[in-house]
Amino acid sequence: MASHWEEFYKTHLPPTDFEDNRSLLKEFCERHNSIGERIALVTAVHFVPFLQSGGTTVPLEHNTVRFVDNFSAGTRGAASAEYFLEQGYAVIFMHRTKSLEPFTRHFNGQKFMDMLELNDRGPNTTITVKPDSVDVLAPVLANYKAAQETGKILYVTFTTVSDYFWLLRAACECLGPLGPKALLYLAAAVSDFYIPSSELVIKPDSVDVLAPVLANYKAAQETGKILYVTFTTVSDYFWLLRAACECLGPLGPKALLYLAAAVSDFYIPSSELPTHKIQSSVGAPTISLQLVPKLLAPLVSLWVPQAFVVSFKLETDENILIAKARDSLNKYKHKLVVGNMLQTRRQKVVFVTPESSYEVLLSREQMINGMEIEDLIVSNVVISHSNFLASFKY
Ligand code: PAZ
Repeated sequence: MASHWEEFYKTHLPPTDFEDNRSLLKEFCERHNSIGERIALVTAVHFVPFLQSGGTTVPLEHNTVRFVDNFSAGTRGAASAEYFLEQGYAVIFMHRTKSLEPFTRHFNGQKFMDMLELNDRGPNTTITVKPDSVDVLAPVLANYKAAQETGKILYVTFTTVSDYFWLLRAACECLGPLGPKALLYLAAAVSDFYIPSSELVIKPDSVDVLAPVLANYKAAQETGKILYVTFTTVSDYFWLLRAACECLGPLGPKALLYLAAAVSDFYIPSSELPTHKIQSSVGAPTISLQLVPKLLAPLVSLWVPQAFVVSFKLETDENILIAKARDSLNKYKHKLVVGNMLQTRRQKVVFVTPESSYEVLLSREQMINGMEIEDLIVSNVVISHSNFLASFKY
């Protein structure tokens, strides 16, 4: 049985930055509401438009060294946030710390460094892309370029513990001949039990790509149309979501909740967590998880009963996707479930409403032109939200 949501809040303290976030949410919602704007809460993160992004973690210890994670990098929420802004919404982007964010998601990590050109390495050094960051970026970029140009660095990545084992052994085989000149600095936090996944985002590296994204980012910042709030654990997420709903309530049907976060279905109650790091010397642990309460129930019926709520449903078996989406609509009585399959979620989704279901998919040509499915998802959601607003009886 899922534990009850009220019990969950009673037994899990709010995150330490909760009050700060609550004030930000309040100010943001009041400001946009006062000028009659729609707000989307996006969850990879849940917000007004409530965008939700990234997966939640399930800590295995109070002093958390280990946690159970899921696959989500927050791509959907981050991309959707950009499209909601384009559609004129103000966006609350509630995302997992270190998950992908709107705009910067295009230029992550090493790819970002490759986009910058050092035009001159003398005293007149300039960086073409972002002149006001030259002082900060130049020395880092110079070191990066030097390492690349001299071939002094090799990037290899791993995700699973098995990848890591294979790579480490291969590296050792290559280092062996160096004898004592080889130094192994084994600082990776390799889990005794599992390896959390990571994802490199590959994006085109040119100023032409950066310029429009940066322009949209600046516009969103300057008009105060986006608010970022972060969570890590499922408990943080619950606290933030409820606080966001409290602030969105006064918007009535103008609030759109776009719940794309991959929220854990299972967790370990706070009272059952060991205080300290689980020791591998005592053998493999037996971990007993409980069901996370279904927040959609109070969210739809109590917290934001007039809002337009869109939830997402991820499955790996296509045969049950629509039935599960429909179950969710029947149970929680919200407006729309967007269903997607793990393997095809970048190309295809299915919109399930109480009356119908239809596919939204990228054509081959759209894919070749670099279009993202979130562009189509958001356009369709906005049409449904507008129809809902038009039919709403105040
Ligand atoms: O974060 P991402 O872009 O990799 O994936 C998006 C998604 C699959 C997490 C989202 O579309 C979704 O289905 N969220 C709900 C997952 C669930 O069924 O709980």
